[in-house]
Amino acid sequence: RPPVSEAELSQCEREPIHLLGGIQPHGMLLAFSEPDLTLRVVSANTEALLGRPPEALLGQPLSGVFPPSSLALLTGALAQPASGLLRLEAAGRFFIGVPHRGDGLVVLDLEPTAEGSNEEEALGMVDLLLSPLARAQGPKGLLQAAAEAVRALTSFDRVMVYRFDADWHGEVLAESRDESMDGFLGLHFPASDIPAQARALYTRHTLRLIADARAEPVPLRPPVLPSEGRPLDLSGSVLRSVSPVHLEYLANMGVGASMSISLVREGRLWGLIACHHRTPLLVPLATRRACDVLARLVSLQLAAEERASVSAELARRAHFQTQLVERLSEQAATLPTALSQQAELLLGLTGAGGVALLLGEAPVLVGQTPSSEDVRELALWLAGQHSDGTFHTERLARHHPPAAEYADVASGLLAVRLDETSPRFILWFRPEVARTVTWAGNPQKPVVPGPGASRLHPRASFAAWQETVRGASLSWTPEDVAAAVGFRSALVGVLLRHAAALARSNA
Ligand code: BLA
Repeated sequence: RPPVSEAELSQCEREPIHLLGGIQPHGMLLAFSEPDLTLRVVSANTEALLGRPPEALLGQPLSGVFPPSSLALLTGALAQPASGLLRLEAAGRFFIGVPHRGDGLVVLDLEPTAEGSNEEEALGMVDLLLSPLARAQGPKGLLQAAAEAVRALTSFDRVMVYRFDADWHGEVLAESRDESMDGFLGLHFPASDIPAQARALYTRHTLRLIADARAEPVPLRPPVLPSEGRPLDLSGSVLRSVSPVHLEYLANMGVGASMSISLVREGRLWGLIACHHRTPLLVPLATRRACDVLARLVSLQLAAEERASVSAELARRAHFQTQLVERLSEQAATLPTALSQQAELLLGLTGAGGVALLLGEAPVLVGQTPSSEDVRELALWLAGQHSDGTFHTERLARHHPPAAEYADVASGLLAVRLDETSPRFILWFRPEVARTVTWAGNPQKPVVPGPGASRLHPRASFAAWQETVRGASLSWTPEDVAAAVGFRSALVGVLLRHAAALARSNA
């Protein structure tokens, strides 16, 4: 199987996942116009659930489906700005209904439910969903507690908290799983596994359940909205049937049911709580709502905890820097030697794999770096660039093509210039990302061929994606850059003192 091309991956991003025109078979969709409450679009499975085929419903009033009490509940909810879950009766059955507006219609998702509702159960859910907030210690502890609570609420075999990086690839930060499931903790996944349009949709609509990844979707009638010339927009439908490419991905992972809940912070998709089950799993709507609330609470709490942990991180770096500067000032040896003796502090300051000190004489190299000659050549190039004295990149070879030769150790560069007049620099290097993280989608694992060999296969994207990160390091964070800039100021102070001492001893 040839690797997937960039073109095919960008094709992924163009799949209109909100217009696929189908729902999952565990529910039914009725869309009607207002104010006449006339059915305009229905899912093809109404006969099984209501005893009437779509042709017998389309163009008919809603009062032909729901008894007056349910109809009143529904219209009452529609008069409110937001609606919760509605318990509706139709054809002698009970459904949980979730209405929303879209394409000028009311789109009503209906899922069959058992007769009684259990208040103890609901209270138990509230306890569970608040428990992570009470127990958690720091961001990691919070995420772990969230994974455990979602698993307890839903009984998924594996629940993960997945965080997006700046380039939209992601990492599994916390996991709660059945012992018999493979662990995904610490694994990284390529950005293309969750394409841009899906991330945009997930920012607005925060929970989706794929109750049976192998089930055939149920089409809509009519398939195309006459007024729009395209299928009904299902962005807001809780029953939306998902992309067949993603279903193939789930099948290849051995996943029978999947649910994911968005973690949104300040309007940006920060991560997902991703759940897997080996077999189909129909999580009741009320439980899904509880998980959604939990994700919102966790997002809020996380923002607070992370602010605290960023301050702690800045304090840690400040401490590194103070230690470093103290030791440099104490040591009688020449400055480059003194610096190179503090390798651990110097690398820890910015989380680099190597550092080169260009303080006048030959470059001093610490850790994994390009050769002296390459470093000197790089510094000359940097000196010719206009900048405010700092430069950082995750893809050095894009800016400076000769760096492609040593991308393995120095895909990432964080450079600070010590003074304007001479090319004196501190250069921190980071290795190519493929070497530093554990990628999921193990290419050695055999892939079960999906239907239609010519179609893009999710697992094949791994190889393509490896190509896209060739020559890239992990991103430098604002804290890394701040630490480098802070260290420059401190070092300039030390250099001045050394120069003064040198001048005195020469005098
Ligand atoms: C959707 N991909 C998703 C979703 C997840 C992932 C969580 C949301 C839907 C769901 O809840 O199942 C990916 N799932 C993961 C990852 C982990 C996980 C990374 O558990 C890690 C632990 N997928 C591909 C390729 C394409 C692709 C190559 O691998 C495109 C060609 C597409 N993924 C794709 C699409 C969706 C998706 C289109 C949206 C599905 C939808 O909502 O319709």
